[in-house]
Amino acid sequence: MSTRQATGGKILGHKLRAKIVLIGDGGVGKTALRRAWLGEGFKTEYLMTIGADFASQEMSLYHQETKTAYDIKFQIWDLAGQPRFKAVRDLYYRGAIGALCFFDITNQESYMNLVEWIQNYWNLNGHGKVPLLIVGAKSDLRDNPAFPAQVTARYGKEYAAEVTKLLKHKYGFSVHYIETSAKEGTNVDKVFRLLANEIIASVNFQEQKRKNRKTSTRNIISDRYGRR
Ligand SMILES: Nc1nc2c(ncn2[C@@H]2O[C@H](COP(=O)(O)OP(=O)(O)OP(=O)(O)O)[C@@H](O)[C@H]2O)c(=O)[nH]1
Ligand SMILES: [Mg+2]
Repeated sequence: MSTRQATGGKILGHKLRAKIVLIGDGGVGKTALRRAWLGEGFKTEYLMTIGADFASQEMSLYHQETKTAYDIKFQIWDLAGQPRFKAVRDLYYRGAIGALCFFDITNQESYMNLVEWIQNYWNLNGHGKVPLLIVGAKSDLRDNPAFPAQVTARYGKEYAAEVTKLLKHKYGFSVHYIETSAKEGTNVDKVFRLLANEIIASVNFQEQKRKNRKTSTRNIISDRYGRR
């Protein structure tokens, strides 16, 4: 079947299977966001994830830059954030090509720990520097006086911009910062759309790089042996 086909006005496009991981300190809201996206409702009590939880979900997305419709199947590994699960958790990174990296906007330590989470993700996924989104969770608690030590949106944005500046030219994707509330449903769908968009950008970029390498190898061979 052609990768792009018009059927009844709807473009059926490329199919993409994407393993993604949800990472960040224990209690920052990973499971709550996953549940919200899957329409499973919000729970006030904290039930920590043991090891990892798995869910899968499909979505369609029109990628503006390449003018292509994609059907994406996310395989979501929602990893336990508590330190005691580190050894088992590390096994789940392999093969991931996207990550939602969470901190809780009411918990500065969870923001400080992001660097380590991101390093681990890149070191262990087997693909190196692949897309991620920085998620500032629990935005409904923004400006709540019960949580005076909050991480401002500026920190998240500047961090994302810095990582983008370092990586964009070499890896072809941007890192976005987005604030979410699983409780109120804010930006829940958007998080996955943004990540999907950057995964597509990254996959296309790598593909293009491979093609360019092939062409330049062919040129070298024909320069050396082809032209007499
Ligand atoms: N107010 C508010 N509370 C939230 C939100 N998201 C999660 N919580 C609460 O934060 C606590 C932890 O949420 P979880 O989603 O279980 O956290 P987690 O990151 O999966 O934690 P681990 O599984 O231990 O890694 C729970 O009590 C949730 O009710 C949110 O958007 N707003
Ligand atoms: Mg969890």
